Amino acid sequence: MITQLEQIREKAIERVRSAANLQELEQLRIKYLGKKGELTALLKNMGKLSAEERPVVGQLANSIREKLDSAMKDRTEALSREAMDLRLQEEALDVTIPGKTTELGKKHPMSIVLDETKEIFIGMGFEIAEGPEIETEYYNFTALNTKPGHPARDWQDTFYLREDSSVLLRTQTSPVQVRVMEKKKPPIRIISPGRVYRKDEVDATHSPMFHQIEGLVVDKGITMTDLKGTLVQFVGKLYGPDAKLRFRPHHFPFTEPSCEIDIMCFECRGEGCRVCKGEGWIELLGAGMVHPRVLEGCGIDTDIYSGFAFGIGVERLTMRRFSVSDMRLFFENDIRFLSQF
Ligand code: 2NM
Repeated sequence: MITQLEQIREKAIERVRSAANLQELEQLRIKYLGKKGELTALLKNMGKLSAEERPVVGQLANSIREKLDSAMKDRTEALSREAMDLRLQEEALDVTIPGKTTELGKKHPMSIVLDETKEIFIGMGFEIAEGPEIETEYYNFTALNTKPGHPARDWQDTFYLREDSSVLLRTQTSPVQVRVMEKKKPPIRIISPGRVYRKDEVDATHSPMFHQIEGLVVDKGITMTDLKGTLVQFVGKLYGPDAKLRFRPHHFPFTEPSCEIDIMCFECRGEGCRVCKGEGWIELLGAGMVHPRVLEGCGIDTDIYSGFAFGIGVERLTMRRFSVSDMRLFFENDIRFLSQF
């Protein structure tokens, strides 16, 4: 029995030391030390031994178990270390390799001007209002005192989405303001930026989709002087204190009186040149006192309240701001153009 034990010891320890992985080690543990293992099987036969032999065999068996246990522990540690070394090697990072540079994008020039415009009006107490680009005939025309038969309603000029003209792509952002006036009691101070659509042929100054910012103020005692002060303030902040404005009478169905506002040509300072086509002035926006019919249609009492409104084209505003001569550049996404801002 002692010989058998010693054989087990030599063989088991040898096999443990050369185990290739943790699974193999576990199988060896079961094979020798498990409930049905070889060592256990031998010890079950201890009863057959004489009283003198028993303690000797017992001691030997215990020492084999201890040696085997410690060999397994050593091998487990060695294998884990090997596995870790391998993983470290595989996952090694060379932190000295130069990083990949991701090019940072830039704001679109129209977004720059739009954001500046929002900031200026927010600074004057305005809030930003938005609404749908698909509108009804009522909000886009009727509520804005633009009667059936008005040239603006022409199928040649407006993108209609229904045969009966009841649904369309908004031609200005004023429908947003009508919706606000219906819901909110004055005082109202809002600007509504957004996309608008007109059946224009594409050229250097026209696009069938463009961007507008319309403004609206309704309160007690609002007059043309408030309109003038607000717009002078706005243009001065956007274009600098040298910017000069000219107010010209005009006509819009939704305002009365109405005006168009020109800015003095930067190129020639009013003398007349190629940029302003000899005018000395460049058209910038339209405005006026909100027509009483528009206010009444939204449930606003014109005995108490009055208001002014204006509409600015963002493309035009941006072209003036950065001296861009062709509107198409804003929509072409040419990185050589966009990276200049
Ligand atoms: C313009 C010119 C003049 C305008 C009018 C309104 C409303 F809803 F209050 F009636 N909003 N915007 C307006 C007035 C727009 O665009 C050139």
